[in-house]
Amino acid sequence: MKRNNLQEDKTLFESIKKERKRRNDTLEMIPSENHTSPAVLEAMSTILTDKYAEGYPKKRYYGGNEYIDEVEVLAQKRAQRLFNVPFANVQPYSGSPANMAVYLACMEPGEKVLGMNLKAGGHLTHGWKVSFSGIYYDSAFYGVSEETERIDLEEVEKIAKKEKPKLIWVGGSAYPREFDWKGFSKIADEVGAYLAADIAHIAGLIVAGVHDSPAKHVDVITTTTHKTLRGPRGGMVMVTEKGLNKDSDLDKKINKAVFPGLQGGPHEHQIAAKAVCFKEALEDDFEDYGRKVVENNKKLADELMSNDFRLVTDGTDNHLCLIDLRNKNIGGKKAEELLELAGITINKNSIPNDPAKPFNPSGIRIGTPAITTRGMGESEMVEIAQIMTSVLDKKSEKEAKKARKKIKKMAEEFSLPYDI
Ligand code: DSN
Repeated sequence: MKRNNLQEDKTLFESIKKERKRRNDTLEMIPSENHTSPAVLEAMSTILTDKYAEGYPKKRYYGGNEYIDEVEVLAQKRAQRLFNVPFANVQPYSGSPANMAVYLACMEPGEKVLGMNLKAGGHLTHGWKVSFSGIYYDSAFYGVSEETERIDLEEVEKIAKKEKPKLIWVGGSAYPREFDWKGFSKIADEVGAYLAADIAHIAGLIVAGVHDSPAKHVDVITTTTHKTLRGPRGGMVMVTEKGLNKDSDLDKKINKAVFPGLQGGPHEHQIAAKAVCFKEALEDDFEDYGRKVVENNKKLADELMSNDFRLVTDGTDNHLCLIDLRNKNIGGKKAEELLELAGITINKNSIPNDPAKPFNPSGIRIGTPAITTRGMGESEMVEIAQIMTSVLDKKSEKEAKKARKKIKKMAEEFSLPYDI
């Protein structure tokens, strides 16, 4: 049988080459994206993709899984060490399936979930009406204070006492501040709810010790592995000591929810790449990476604010900035398009209580995980802030095209350290 290599599939390979060039020549500043290491990419392209392994190590529905078991157990053990938890299921294909598993393990359809409102920076899977979580479960939401744009725990407590949820989520996709795990834990204990931390965005910051870990305060932790954690696209669910003390079967319930509840065969090449990512995150220099992501983002935030940009919450504690563009008289959609033309990839994003529609919201979301991986530091943040300011203040394609030359030069100077 003729086995082609990828280069021979010219049409497809051409698109991949163009994406490589785009990534080399531009700055990736979507806060949920990063650049994975060569080792992660290598693991993703191994023969492990060929194997069916429904079930769990030592208890599979298919033969030939001796070495697959070694890979999956290694990933589990590394995840447990990394997050200081007694249990990790590394099979979820991504963040949404990981969150689905928590619902399936902890709730009956129709029971109530309390999550952060999507409009305030929460996630679709935390009960939003168009997601499975709002379709099959009854959802209630907490938001952010109109005044501070931060989570108000007194308000959360009031809502939790009124709604009596079975499950409470902490975490989000567009919240620039730290989460108070302990405060949420007190509320969840008061109303007898399971407490789940969705740390998808900040997992790398937690591992690096820049943000507090939820491990002592919540019952379950979910995460993706591809954002600040810098691994392959994927997800996982962990159960804490606290979770096992509350419900000694919680680990078994999570396993049952992931398989056979939601998924079939686990993607073992992806699990191997997760194991690589966990090993990299356990290394000493990852602390430095996490610290720099936040330092860079804070510098970027300060520079933008001094250029008259209004940041939601007037700043940031983490890897992302949520920018309210209303004083700049430009919508999020146009800003995204102009910055893309300039070679800065970001995304349009709703701001809390946004009067505009999600397809052209009043804000944009930017972040530093990927540009920090490239090795950029504070002086580059100053330059990026200047370029963003001139593009968004002038609002012209001509200015954006002029800026693109500067961005390309920066990108070349901080080229990706490997041939992607
Ligand atoms: N889509 C992710 C993000 O961009 O934040 C959340 O799932």
